[in-house]
Amino acid sequence: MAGKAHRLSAEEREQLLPNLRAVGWNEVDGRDAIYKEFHFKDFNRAFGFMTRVALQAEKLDHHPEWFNVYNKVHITLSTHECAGLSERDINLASFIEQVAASLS
Ligand code: H2B
Repeated sequence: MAGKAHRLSAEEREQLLPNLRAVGWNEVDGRDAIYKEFHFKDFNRAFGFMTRVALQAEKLDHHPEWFNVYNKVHITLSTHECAGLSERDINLASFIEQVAASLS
């Protein structure tokens, strides 16, 4: 990944987070990260979603923390490199939204 990740500034957060909040991403208590729970029709859809996100995560070299049970996928995004939220998390969240929209 080009460049070093930096934690989003207050101004960047004001600009970038409302769009994600509007589609269900929330800031995590006690940690600089964002979180969303996805529900699909069945495991096949959930795992198809995870597969597409995984391939993009590998391409971006930016990976989600996630948890799956049957049709549920819970995702936390944060950047280890800067110990908090960076633009990489915003970009990955946007990609995840596109994939989810295409599967629902
Ligand atoms: N994923 C996330 N979420 N944050 C990182 O800082 C990160 C990553 N860094 N995936 C990458 C891999 C790093 O560990 C490798 C060595 O580039």
